[in-house]
Amino acid sequence: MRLDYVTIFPDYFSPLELSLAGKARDKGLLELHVHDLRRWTHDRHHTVDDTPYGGGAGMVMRPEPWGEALDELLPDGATLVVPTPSGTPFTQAVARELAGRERLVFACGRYEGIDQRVLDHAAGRAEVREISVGDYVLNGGEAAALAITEAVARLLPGFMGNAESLVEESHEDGLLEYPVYTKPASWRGLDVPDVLLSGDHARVADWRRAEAVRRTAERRPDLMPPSAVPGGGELRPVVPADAGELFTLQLACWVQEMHDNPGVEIPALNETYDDLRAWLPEWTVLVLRREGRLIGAARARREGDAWDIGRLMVVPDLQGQGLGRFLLAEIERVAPDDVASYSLFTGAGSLRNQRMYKRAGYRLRGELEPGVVVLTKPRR
Ligand code: JD8
Repeated sequence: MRLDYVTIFPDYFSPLELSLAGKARDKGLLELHVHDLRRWTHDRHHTVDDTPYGGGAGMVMRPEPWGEALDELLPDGATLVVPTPSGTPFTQAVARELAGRERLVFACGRYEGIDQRVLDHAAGRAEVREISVGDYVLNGGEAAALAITEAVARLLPGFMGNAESLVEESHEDGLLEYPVYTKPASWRGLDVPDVLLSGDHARVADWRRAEAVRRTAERRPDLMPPSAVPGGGELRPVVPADAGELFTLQLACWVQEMHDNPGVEIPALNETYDDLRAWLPEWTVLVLRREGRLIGAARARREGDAWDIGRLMVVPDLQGQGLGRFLLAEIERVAPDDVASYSLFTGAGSLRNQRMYKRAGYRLRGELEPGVVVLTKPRR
């Protein structure tokens, strides 16, 4: 695979020499070329930027130097990778895709970015991939290009000593990594989990899977494959036959809310079984079952351009295991494409709920009524 980098900071890529990519070059797996964009400027000051049309802060990279550089470096049919905060998310799946290309050219922008016509022009003869390495702002595309290079290069056949290790990785199977340990078995009073010392490979594999699911549910519920319920179980839309158990679960869960919010009117405790059966068809309701037992549920429906989430319930004896976070992520996931945000409310005294919602990205938006607070989150 050949990799070309076009940048106004060529020294930014000197780490490539030292890094894994450098070793891949030594193995003949990679050909690396770094180019200074100013080579394609013709004025005394080697100008690469100018003021933005339409006004605004900052400068924009001029099209002419880029056009000439890509005329020379980007063969027809090759792939132009343009790191940009407005790009599609870079994922392991994208890394696998790019690892299958023969030739990648990285256009590393600076300032406010590259004149869009450079990309539109290149798209006429090559694949153009505008990619973001994350929802935060860098000052240029170089760091992103290095990250993409490492993620792609290490997937090249013959690159990693033992391809085996590639299989088990984070994001490879959609789940986060399980915790890892090495010698000594006890360190500063902290011991390695017994299962890992048991030699029972099946138990070790189960423990690792459960840890991977638990971590993913807690830290990245958006990555949770629908089927992987923390601790096991089945998530599905409600059916009328669930109504009885749902009503019981609702009473069980809101008793705690009543204690946390003395004097506050709690609708879930003031509705009858028939009330519940009446509202079931008016909401999107997901239920969680494990070995036939209803262990959790959540409902949501559209409220303007928001997805109004509520009645998030987990049986008291299974709370604190990531099931609430999982249900919240799943009820968010089934929102219609055009909702712009999620909203929910809980008791002002329900601090544990509020902490969970905040960890999930929700922000307090004030009181809906005395003792009841609203939280919202923009849809990603
Ligand atoms: C390329 C110029 C800076 C960005 C004004 C700050 C990727 N995940 C990512 N975050 N930021 C980038 C990125 C930032 C870049 C360029 C990539 C070229 N900038 C600009 C727009 C706001 N400045 C990135 N991948």
